Amino acid sequence: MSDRTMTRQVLLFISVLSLSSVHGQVSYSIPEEMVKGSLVGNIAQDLGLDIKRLKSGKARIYTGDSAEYIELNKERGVLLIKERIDREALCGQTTPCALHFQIILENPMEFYTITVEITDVNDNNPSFEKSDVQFKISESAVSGAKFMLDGAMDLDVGINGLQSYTLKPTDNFALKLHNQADGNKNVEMVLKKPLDREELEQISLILTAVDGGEPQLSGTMQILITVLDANDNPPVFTQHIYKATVTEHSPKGTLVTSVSASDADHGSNSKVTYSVRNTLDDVREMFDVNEDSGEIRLIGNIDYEKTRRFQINLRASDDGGLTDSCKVIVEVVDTNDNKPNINIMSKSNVISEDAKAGTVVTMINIQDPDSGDNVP
Ligand SMILES: [Ca+2]
Ligand SMILES: [Ca+2]
Ligand SMILES: [Ca+2]
Ligand SMILES: [Ca+2]
Repeated sequence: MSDRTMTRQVLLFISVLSLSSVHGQVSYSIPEEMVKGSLVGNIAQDLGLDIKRLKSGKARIYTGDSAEYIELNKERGVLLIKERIDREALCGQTTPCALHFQIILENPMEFYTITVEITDVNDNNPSFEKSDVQFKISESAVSGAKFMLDGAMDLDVGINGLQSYTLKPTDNFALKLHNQADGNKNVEMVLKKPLDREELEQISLILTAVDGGEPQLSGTMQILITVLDANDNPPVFTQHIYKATVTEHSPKGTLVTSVSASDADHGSNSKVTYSVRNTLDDVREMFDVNEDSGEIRLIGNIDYEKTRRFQINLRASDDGGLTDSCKVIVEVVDTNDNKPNINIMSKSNVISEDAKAGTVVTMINIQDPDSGDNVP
């Protein structure tokens, strides 16, 4: 109430007192939002006044500077709703909420104080400022990690106001509420089971706020979580041991075989690079692996007569440094690339014409480095 209003009311009060007396006080209690014309109370009866007296005394309502929500019907001697009363607009979160006004009569002047308490109706849902909120949470976040959420508002008061929250589903997160000094609650979402991007990359939860009215009203907010990748999976080769054959003297660049490793992670955490790990033999001079494709190609001269079998030790690494290894066994296939070498060990220079059949004439030794069918 402004100072000016206060002064006016005091002046009025004094002037009324000087001419008449205060005859009483009546209180009513009505719910908010009653329609225009609804009955507030039978004021003539409650004040013990005659309808005729109301008319002759020119009974009227005095509200000072306040809006007139209630009117006096002199014909019926009743107070009626003149304008819809919104408790929330009138009093906000203040309780109790009441209208105070006077009924003034003249000849002689009389003065009555009326109080109309406006009770709350549950006509507001708990509501969230935003319909959804987004989080990006790493799958490496540990249990107990907290995420602050914006609470809901309910304009009603008491039991019709905000009472509690629920969060669903409950697989990974639990709700934690903190009471604040102003009576509001801080809402926190607490990680109770670590996330797994490889299992679920997008999670949608619903935070529901409820009041305690009858019927109960609620409001919801969607919580959208994008699970960020952590490098928690190593590359894995499709086989531990690969087998391949290569024909000796195959040209350089010949594709021997391909290896492949997969990584369940995302982005660079899943980018696999292949490399040959042999150190003590000549495998690196013979074979090369494409670091991106896993294709193994010949880069040296394969000679069956030198090496019949190679073991290539391969490693797959992701960009985060996790690895797997495998072996590629390469069998060299022989080709007939060696002429038999014939050495005459001794021979008789002269063969007598009467030599008997079966006489050894020459001894030869045949050596062939080839194998199997390639030997004469
Ligand atoms: Ca209300
Ligand atoms: Ca409510
Ligand atoms: Ca990885
Ligand atoms: Ca991952």
